[in-house]
Amino acid sequence: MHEPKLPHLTAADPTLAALVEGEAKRQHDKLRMIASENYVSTAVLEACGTVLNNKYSEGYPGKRYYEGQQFCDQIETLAIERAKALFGTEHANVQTYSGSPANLAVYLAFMQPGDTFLSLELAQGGHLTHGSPVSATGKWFRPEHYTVGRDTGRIDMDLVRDTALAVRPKMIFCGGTAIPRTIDFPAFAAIAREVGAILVADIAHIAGLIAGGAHPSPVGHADVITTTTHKTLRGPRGAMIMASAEHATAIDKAVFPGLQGGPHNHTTAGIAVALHEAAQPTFTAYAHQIVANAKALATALNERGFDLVSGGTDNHLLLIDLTGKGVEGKPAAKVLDAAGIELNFNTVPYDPRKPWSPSGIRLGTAALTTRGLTEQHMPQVAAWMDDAVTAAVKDDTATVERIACQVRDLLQGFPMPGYTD
Ligand code: DSN
Repeated sequence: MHEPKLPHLTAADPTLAALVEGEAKRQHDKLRMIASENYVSTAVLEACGTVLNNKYSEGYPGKRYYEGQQFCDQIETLAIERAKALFGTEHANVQTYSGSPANLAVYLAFMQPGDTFLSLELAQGGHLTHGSPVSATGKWFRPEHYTVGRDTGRIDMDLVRDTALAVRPKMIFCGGTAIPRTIDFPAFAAIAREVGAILVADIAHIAGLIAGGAHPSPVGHADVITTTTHKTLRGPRGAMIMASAEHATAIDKAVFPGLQGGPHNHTTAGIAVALHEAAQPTFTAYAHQIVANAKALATALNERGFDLVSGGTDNHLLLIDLTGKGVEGKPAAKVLDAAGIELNFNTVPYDPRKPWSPSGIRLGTAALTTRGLTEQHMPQVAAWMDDAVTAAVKDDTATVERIACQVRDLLQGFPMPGYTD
C-alpha cells in the first residue's frame, strides 16, 4: 500500500488511486536502476502533498506580488538557507520547476541569442539542454562541443582547452547525464578563466554524492551550479541554481520573471525536507554506499564480459556498450525490465546507432542503495543482468520470469520509503 495511505483519493477517484497503488507496488517489486531516479522519504512525500498546493507566491521571500505569504516566505527561506549550508554556496534559487528550466535560466542570465557556448554533446554524455539541436538551447545559441576520448571514454581536458581557445565561448558547461567518471572542476575552471567564460556545473546526477562527500564539489570553481533535486540528492522532482553572490540578481531575475511564474510551494517544501535529510550523517554513509555499490557492480559486470564505457565508474553511474553481447540497448532494456531490472537504453560515445535505438544501456545505484542493498548483493545483480541479456538474445521468457521472481523475493527484505506491505 502507498504510504502515506490514500483514503480520500480512493473514495474520490478509485480509478486514479488504483493506478497510484499499482505504481507503488511496481516500484517496490523492481530493482530500480534508472540512474536519474530514486525513492524519496515518506516525509518528502507528505510535504509535497500539502495545502501549499493552493498558494501563489510570485516573487521572492519578502518581495512578493501576492499577499498571504506569512508561511510560504518562511518555507522558501528555509529551503534556500539549507541549500546554501549544505553545498557551501553564497546564493541559492530553489524555484526552478526542473533541470531543463534551471539550465535555460542560466542561458537567459548570461547569454544573448547567437552567443557561443561549449559543452559535452548529448550523445557523448551531456544533456539535451547543453545545446542539442532539438533543444531551444541548440536552436537559439551556438553550441560547440568537446568529446570524450574514443579509447578512454573519459573527457579529454586538453581537447576542452584547445576547443575553448579556438571558439572563445561565453559559457562552458561541465556535467551531464551519462558521465561515469569524476568531473575535474578545477581543470574546467582554469580553462574558463583563461578564455573569460562563465563556468556552469550541471551537477544534477551527482548532487547527492557531492552533498555526502563522495564526489568533489564544484563550489569555488564554477560560477554557477545547476542541479535537479530528485536524483542522488533524493528530493522531489525539482531543481535549484546556486551561485556566488555576484551572480545572485542575474539568476533570480532570469528565473522570475524571466522564465517562470509562481514557484511550486509544495515542491519547495519537499526540497527543504530533502536538504535537511541530506545534512544528516546517515546521508554521508548513503552517498559513499552508492559509489561502493556502483564500483562493485562494475567489477562484477566486467568479470562477465560487459563492455563498460571508460572501463568502470567513479560515481553512481554505469554506461554499457552491449554490441559485444550481440544485442542492442533497447531490446535489452525491455527484457531487463520484464526481468524486474529497470534501466534505460542509452547512446554510448561514438555510437553508430541512433538515440531511439542505441547500442547501450545506462544504469545507476542510487535507488537500490536507498533500499539498503550493499556491495555483497552486486555480484547477484550482475548475474541477473547477464542472464537477462542472454535471454534477450535467445528470446528465453522462462529465464526472464525466473529472474523477476528472484528479484521480487530479494526486495521483500528491503523496505521501500512510500510503501508498506
Ligand atoms: N534527467 C535526465 C536523465 O535521465 O539523466 C534526462 O533529462
